[in-house]
Amino acid sequence: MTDSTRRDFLRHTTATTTATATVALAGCAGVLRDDEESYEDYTLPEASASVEVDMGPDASNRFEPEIVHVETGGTVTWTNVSRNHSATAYHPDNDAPRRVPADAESWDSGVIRENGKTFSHTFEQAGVYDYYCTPHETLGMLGSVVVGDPEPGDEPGLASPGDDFGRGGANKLEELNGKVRAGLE
Ligand SMILES: [Cu+2]
Repeated sequence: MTDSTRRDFLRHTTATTTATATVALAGCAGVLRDDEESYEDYTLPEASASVEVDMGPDASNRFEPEIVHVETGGTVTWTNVSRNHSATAYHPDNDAPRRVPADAESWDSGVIRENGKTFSHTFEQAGVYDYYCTPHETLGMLGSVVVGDPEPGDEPGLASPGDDFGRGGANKLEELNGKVRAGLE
């Protein structure tokens, strides 16, 4: 190794070490932000007659926005913007635990594969409706629709998923429910 290649080698090693340290620090900051997140400050958007939700923006496995608020009788339209996604109610009709109001209609878009394809559902009954993406439930691709101005204590969609939930996505449900509860109180 000549002096000049040794210098290059050292310079390169130092640069790599610095980059690794920066990534590690960034990772820590992200964790701290999540831990410190408080749902008390969450504000529910004003109820609208119709709301749009993107499925998988920027190739992510998430709904955007994850929480929407419609008037009673309002409509949510989901648009697939990447890969394969569904919007599927937590309802026994979909072989899922009920996390929608007792007499509410179920819905299931089925897996949508076409980019830009949409699915709509109209919500005739006030309440909290949790739903998931069939292919990505275990990755936390879940959302909540708040209809009207329901009483948080009466909503199956706000019950703690608990140990018997037995499905992926329980952590995301806790987060969504925490926000919705804060938004309704
Ligand atoms: Cu999905």
